[in-house]
Amino acid sequence: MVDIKPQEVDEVIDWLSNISVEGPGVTRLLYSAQWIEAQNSLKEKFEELGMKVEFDAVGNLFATIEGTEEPEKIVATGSHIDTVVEGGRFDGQLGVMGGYLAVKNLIETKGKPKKSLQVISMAEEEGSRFPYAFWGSKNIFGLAKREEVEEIADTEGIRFVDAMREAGFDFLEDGPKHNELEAFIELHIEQGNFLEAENKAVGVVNGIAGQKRYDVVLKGEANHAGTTLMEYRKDTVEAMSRMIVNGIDKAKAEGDPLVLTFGRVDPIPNTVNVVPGEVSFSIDCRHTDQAALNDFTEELENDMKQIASDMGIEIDINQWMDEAPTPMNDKIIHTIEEVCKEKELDYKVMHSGAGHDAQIFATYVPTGMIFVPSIKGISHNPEEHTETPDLVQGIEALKSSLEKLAY
Ligand code: HGY
Ligand code: MN
Ligand code: MN
Repeated sequence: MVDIKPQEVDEVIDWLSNISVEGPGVTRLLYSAQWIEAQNSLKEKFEELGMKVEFDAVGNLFATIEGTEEPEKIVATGSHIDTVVEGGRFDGQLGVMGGYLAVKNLIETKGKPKKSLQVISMAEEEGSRFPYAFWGSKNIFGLAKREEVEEIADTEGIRFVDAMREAGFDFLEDGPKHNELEAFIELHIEQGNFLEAENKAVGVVNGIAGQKRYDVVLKGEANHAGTTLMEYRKDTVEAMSRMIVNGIDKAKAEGDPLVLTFGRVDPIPNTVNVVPGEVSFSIDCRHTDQAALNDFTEELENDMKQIASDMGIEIDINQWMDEAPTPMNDKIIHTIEEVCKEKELDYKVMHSGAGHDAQIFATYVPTGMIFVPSIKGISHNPEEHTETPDLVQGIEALKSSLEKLAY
């Protein structure tokens, strides 16, 4: 068996990373010009391997090589093609291109599989352009509801439905077509630093943390920064700051693996000499235990309402994501562990603090994930990096896992 070539890994990651908005890191947002170019370029790349390639209605890309004995049984891999703003070169991309290289290598060295092999380039996972995440994988399983996106828009006011239709896609009308899968394995960077800290080559994921995301809007009173005495203000940034400090202090007191992030803050009018009359901000809260996540966020919401009431400020809390913690499939975990042992890859069975498409698949399909180390645990950042030999080992582990399941 010929191994995955390091320079081929670098080439395909560079190739896809270059399909991005100009600027630091990689920015390729759902239904943007860069997203359209990436999906169409991937279609060509997979067709060059002789794979059957098709889009579903919303823009998920499915590349399939039919099995010789049980073609109706599909062993799939893949990840999301969208990125955060100024993200790294590996989040999502590694799963798509690693799947491409693993299947390419298997076809070249083993010929056609007995069961069908499929690589999926999922339309969207991050929720970074529109306030909706997992649009790709949720449509694969018929979970995405039209009414959830019909009224939403991006920060430039471009409506989700308009962006989707201008990209040539539309709602999934006659139900999902691509969810009769035998297995799904997602290769992904860890985005944390456990593997690096323990000097492990591969992470075998046994579960994915649950997460809740919110948009919060506070309405107070815009006023003159010079003439309005402190006691007469309804300063929404002051209120938000009290909510944030309260939340972060309680998250630190709660301890690992609970995490809480206020990643987006938009004061209005965002002007140096105006007391901010309005502010909107985001909340992202995660835990591997559902009850702990529910208890923490319930207290956080109550605290925010109390702070707003004490300051005479209006508050609107819109929770737009509520994903449960999700276990991976024992058989798939075992298959990946077996591969790591056979290849003498030093591995760690671990949970994922990041959300992934695999958590949507896992309810319907025997699903697993393979992690490769992230240097200093940095991700969602242009500095996101994994050394090529580590990428090769992750793709090798994926390739051999797919081989065990499909050949
Ligand atoms: O935010 C996440 O957990 C993932 O990177 N979308
Ligand atoms: Mn991400
Ligand atoms: Mn990701």
